[in-house]
Amino acid sequence: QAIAILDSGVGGLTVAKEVMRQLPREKVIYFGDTARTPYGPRKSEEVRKFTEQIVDYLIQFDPKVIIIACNTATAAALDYISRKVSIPVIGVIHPGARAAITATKTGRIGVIGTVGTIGSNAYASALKQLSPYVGVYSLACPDFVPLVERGEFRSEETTRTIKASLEPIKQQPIDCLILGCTHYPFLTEGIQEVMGPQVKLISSADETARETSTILYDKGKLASGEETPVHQFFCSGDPEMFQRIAKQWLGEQIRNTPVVWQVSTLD
Ligand code: DGN
Repeated sequence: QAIAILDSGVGGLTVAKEVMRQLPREKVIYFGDTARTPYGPRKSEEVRKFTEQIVDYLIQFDPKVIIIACNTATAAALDYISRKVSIPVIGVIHPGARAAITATKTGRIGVIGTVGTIGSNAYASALKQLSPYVGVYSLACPDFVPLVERGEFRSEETTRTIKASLEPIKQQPIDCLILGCTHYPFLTEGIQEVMGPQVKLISSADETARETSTILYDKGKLASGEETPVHQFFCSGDPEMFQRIAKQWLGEQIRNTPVVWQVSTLD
């Protein structure tokens, strides 16, 4: 049985990469909805519908767990999907929120994400549910995703955009900042430079992989075979673009591993 991972496109590959690194015996089936990306500016009902379609598609592979590796989709659909299927469904928001609660010394936490994620208040609710005493400062950074999708992690335009976008949250007295969008870990260096060394950055990708590991361990479902797993990647849009980015981002994790690439329009 595999770990199924879905995202609005390529961003969830940051989560897939961490899952492969932390759980190298596990087979991963990934679905990137590259034909309909980005989810960030869409209405939450629409994001929920798209997420449900992908889950229905992935369920045919009989996975042992589903990871909604997209902050926007987690905010819109995690509760709904969890009620619908009988296997564990893991989102990226709770693990990131928990890591921030662990990391903060002052109880003042920043969150950045897409317009959909920030507008949903999902991080603020998750943080307050864990600890009612924390102060949460949220900011949407809609200009970051297009830069990452163009592979511009350190360009001059990227540096300028990061500086300008983060200005409002830089004024806040936070000591950690949740990167509440799958794409933002690629901008870690630039974000850290702007925020300064006193602000700890939290990547939901690392934390979600850790959470997956814990859940599989608790359920006695960790893979035990010795053979190398064959990962499967599906995308709904241009397969060449998807493969190029996936190979570049996953790097080492798939260099010596057999991988199957497929296109599916969910029909
Ligand atoms: N994967 C999305 C997220 O984490 O919010 C970012 C990409 C998008 O759909 N805008």
